[in-house]
Amino acid sequence: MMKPHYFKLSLLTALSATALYCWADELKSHPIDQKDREFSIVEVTIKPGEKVVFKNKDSVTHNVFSKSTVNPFTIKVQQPGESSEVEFMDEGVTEVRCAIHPKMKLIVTVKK
Ligand SMILES: [Cu+2]
Repeated sequence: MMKPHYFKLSLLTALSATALYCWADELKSHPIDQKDREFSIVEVTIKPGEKVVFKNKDSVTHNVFSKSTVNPFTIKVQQPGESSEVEFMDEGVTEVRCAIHPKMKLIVTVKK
């Protein structure tokens, strides 16, 4: 049988391991550029609460928005050189488009 002292010690070890795991699993920011009237990638998978940083690296304005009911947002007019951070809280698939350039498309999948 395990003595109470050892039991406490193993509980402490388990808690420390959990804390370390959470620390290693911290939320990230995902940079995605707009260049040559395209997104730098066509799809990305992120965790709930993580952010995508949209940067306009073009010489034209963009207007990035979510076409989906999951994680709706709109950045509105974004001038060349500007960056905008968008937090994705809800799990699911979000289709991101540009209101000025209909060919621009990015799929953001949020899952745990
Ligand atoms: Cu655009």
